[in-house]
Amino acid sequence: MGTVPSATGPGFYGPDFGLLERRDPEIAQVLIGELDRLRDGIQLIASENFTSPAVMAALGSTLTNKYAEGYPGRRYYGGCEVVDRAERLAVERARRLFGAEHANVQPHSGAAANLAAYAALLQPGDTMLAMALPHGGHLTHGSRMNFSGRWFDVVPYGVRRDDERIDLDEVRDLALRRRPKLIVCGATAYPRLIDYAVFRGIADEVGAWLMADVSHPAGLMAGGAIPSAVPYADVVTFATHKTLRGPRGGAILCTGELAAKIDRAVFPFVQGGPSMHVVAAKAVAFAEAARPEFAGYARRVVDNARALTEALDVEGMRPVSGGTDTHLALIDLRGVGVSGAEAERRCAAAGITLNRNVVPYDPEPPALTSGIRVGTPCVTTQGMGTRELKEVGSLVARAVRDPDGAGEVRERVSALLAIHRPYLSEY
Ligand code: DSN
Repeated sequence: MGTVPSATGPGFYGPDFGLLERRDPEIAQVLIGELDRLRDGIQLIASENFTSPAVMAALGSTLTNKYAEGYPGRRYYGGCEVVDRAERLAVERARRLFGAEHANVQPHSGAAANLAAYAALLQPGDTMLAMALPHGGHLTHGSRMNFSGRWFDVVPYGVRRDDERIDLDEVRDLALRRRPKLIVCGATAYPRLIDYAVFRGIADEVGAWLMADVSHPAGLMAGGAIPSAVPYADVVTFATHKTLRGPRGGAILCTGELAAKIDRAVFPFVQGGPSMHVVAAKAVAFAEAARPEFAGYARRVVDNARALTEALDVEGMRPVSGGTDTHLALIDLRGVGVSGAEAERRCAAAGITLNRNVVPYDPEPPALTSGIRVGTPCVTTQGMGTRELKEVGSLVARAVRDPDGAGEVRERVSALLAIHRPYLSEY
């Protein structure tokens, strides 16, 4: 069991952790336990990050109390003049950060942002084109288990068998044949850059809206490490807590033409009151992402992902598509004869957290899978560089291959974490 890290300030647990310990020791122990878990292991979940103490200070604030249905200056409650300032700052900072004409910062999550975007652009039964979940898409891109697959006529596209890249010829062909009202691009397990200009051309050819869900790479785009989708898409949705390193939540960017539609879709169509403490925390994160240091962070995330992927490849763990251009890699484990689920368990035993993931054309179901997904947003935030990521790659390979060696891997993990512990310094 850990101790409260006074040296790191109160932001890690909230404004008064001592009070929480006295009032609710059980939950206080959960908070301590989670910080210990983060500090005791290497986090390679591609969609997670360590948000800053300043973001957490905004989250643990009185702004959580305020009802503010509506938008700044147009609320359905009194007393919103102070929280209005937070939302105006968040909107302005998001617009500047991404060079967008309009921003809505109220979506509670990336999934809620997608729901609102669809509500703004589609009617139930309309046709949309999106990347299939088993090829790296997302539940909200038309899975039958999700509202998107039930309410819309979804035409899925995928990656080619040979090079495992998005088949843009197939996308164009499907678009010409099915005439979708909306084309969605973006993914959760696709390691390569997406060619938004080509998607724009296809959308224009068939008169469709183009939506980019950049939940995963939003921080890389904000930091200039990879090309942005904003100049090409009519609507860009994203989660604020992944590579962007903000609070858990979502946001939408769009053209001025769609601003009113998007705003009405978020509220009152999809959501009620916004979480104003989260909106304030998003504003903090957008300002942090605009700093030159964040551009360096975004570049290092990509360099680290490349180093990790190459190290895994050398160990005979095949990266899908042959490598990565982003913060994540998808690793096909069939060559080493271990399922994704088993690899996830073996890595956990060695102090490395990652997730099993289907690979394209995977013969195994999602509960088992033939692959794992790894990502570098967390390890980069805690200061690791390419040298460390090469070692992490060989530790992952060793943990997957040799469960009996978990203890030795864990020792090396601890040695790395002794130097690179999360939440030890301000950033
Ligand atoms: N759960 C997210 C991810 O891990 O990619 C997607 O919503």
